Amino acid sequence: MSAKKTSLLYIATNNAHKLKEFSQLLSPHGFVLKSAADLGLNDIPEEGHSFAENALQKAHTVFHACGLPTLADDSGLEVDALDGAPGIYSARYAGTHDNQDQANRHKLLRELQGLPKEQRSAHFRCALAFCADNTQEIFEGRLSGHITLEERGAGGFGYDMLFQADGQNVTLAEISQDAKNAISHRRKALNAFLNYYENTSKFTL
Ligand code: ITT
Repeated sequence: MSAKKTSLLYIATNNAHKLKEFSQLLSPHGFVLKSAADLGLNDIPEEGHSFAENALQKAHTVFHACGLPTLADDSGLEVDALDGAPGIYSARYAGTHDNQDQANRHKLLRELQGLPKEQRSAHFRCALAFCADNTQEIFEGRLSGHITLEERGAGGFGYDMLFQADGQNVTLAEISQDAKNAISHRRKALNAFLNYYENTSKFTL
């Protein structure tokens, strides 16, 4: 799949790790990316009750500021033994800390202390909202696996050091960025977006 011409796309995120993954995943398809920071938007509200609602709110905020096609990601980790927590609260699960990702991982390990592998099932979810003139679409992706007993690996971000995808024997932080991008929840949601975008003539003609 590839866009037929170079397309400018705003990414409504302030998370540098997400932006890097979007860049790796979308550049081969002819997209040139700009970020929320390029518009001076450093704190985009997310007040919804679902990944999709939050993604739409972020996409609308940036689209109204730039008037150009915008993609927003709201994503997180749902752990079955915790009734789906941290879910939409994944980014600030442990409150606000200097080393936010590490504090979140430590809290998750504490919450799951004593549970064997069979009771540590979890999945990452990603909702992507796309806004453009007269257009609003949502795409979703999911990656299933389990939460490991300890942190392993040094790559990735967020909960990657604790997440082992089904069929793998290493965490997302122990594999290359390309290998993560091949299977991730973000990749799956982006595939759905690309399929839509590249088959919608008003964007590709
Ligand atoms: P923006 O709202 O600016 O995009 P954010 O980090 O606040 O940035 P979210 O509200 O969508 O974004 O929260 C996503 C959190 O879920 C993120 O901070 C991580 O803790 C976790 N997360 C999402 N995708 C992940 C991934 O691929 N690997 C590891 N953790 C991930």
